[in-house]
Amino acid sequence: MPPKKKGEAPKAPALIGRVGTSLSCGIVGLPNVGKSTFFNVLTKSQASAENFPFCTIDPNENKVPVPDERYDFLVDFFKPASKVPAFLHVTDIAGLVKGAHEGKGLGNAFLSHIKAVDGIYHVVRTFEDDDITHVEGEVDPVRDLEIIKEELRLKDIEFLESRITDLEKKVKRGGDKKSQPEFDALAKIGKCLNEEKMWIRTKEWSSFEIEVLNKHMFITSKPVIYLVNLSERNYLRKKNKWLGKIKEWVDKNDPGALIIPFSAGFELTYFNMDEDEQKKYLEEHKTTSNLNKIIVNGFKALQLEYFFTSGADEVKAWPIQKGTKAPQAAGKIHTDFEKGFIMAEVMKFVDFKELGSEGAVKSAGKYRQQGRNYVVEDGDMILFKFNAGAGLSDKKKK
Ligand SMILES: Nc1nc2c(ncn2[C@@H]2O[C@H](COP(=O)(O)OP(=O)(O)OP(=O)(O)O)[C@@H](O)[C@H]2O)c(=O)[nH]1
Ligand SMILES: [Mg+2]
Repeated sequence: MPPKKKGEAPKAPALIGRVGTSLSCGIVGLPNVGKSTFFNVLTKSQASAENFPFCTIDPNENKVPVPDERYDFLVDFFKPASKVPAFLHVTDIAGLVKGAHEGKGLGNAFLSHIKAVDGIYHVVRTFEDDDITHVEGEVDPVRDLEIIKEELRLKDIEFLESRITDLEKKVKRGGDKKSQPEFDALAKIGKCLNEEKMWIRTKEWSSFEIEVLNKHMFITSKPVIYLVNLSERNYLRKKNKWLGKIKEWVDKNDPGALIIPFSAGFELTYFNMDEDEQKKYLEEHKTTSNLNKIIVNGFKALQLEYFFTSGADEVKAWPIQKGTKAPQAAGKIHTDFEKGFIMAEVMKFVDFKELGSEGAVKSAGKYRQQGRNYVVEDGDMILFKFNAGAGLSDKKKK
């Protein structure tokens, strides 16, 4: 690690991953586990619910609105001319098979698609269906989890080795002392992947190591949510013989990661019903669709959140990365807002909802003026004040 300058404040732990708000989750798994079925029903149902015409980016990539009761409340309250929720980008990726890292199946191309996304929905199949072949013969989601884990780990090793070789030349033979810390960090990453046989994300890394990780964007440094595809019957009875074993595997190999059971079959049946039928079906089976939970948690896994701007013109959710300060959040609306930032006037959504109006929030002393060091919180309702142009003070609401 490079030496700390005297008096330098300790930095907040950096996040592993790309910086930005158009991050995406890729759907990964073996062939025929229900990835595309899930992708299609996810994007269709969300698109039709709100009728967003431009969600389809290409056949394999879509953006879906992030469901949020707070946003719904604001839309209902302001009845704005324009409404824009936050979106999660989702990419459907073709199935990986054993040996994909060395080009088996459709191999390397798909691995590069996985490299391009920021988070992973790892779909495993538990449903039995003799008509739908399983590439490995019989259904065994734990074996499948292991296959994907290994393929992605091996792919990262291959990528890492080429980087280490490049750097080794510079450091060992070229006498490039500056690159030594990066070389050491890569060696440590190599130990994690090769000797400990672990995914990068399951280990703790220093801020400097995270900088190195972010330069190379390894596949196994991405967050994973495990989606267990159950048959409709098992989903309705909330039981499946594999669930316990899958949990055991995740606890051991990816401690703390989220597992969400769902059923592509159920979601499809549900999606094809009209509203009345849907209501009856849910009541009868005492169940609910799990798609919202999957979207919300995918968005969170990417370390994204949003603040709201709201009024009669527009209610909009503005995605930001967790930990974003007020001027940079303002910059999402317009670069001038960031450049001329004066302050953020912030209401908490709960206060607004409880008290019923901006005036009431003000009277209660809960309308806060925040400066440039304010870290925006998820769900904040913000009005930015900024200096427009040459010293002219302006107040702008978007
Ligand atoms: N019985 C049953 N069949 C399902 C379920 N989910 C998907 N299928 C079927 O399984 C087959 C493969 O599903 P896809 O969604 O295309 O699978 P995939 O994971 O995208 O497969 P690849 O793109 O080849 O990697 C289709 O015929 C689906 O109808 C399910 O929950 N139950
Ligand atoms: Mg598919």
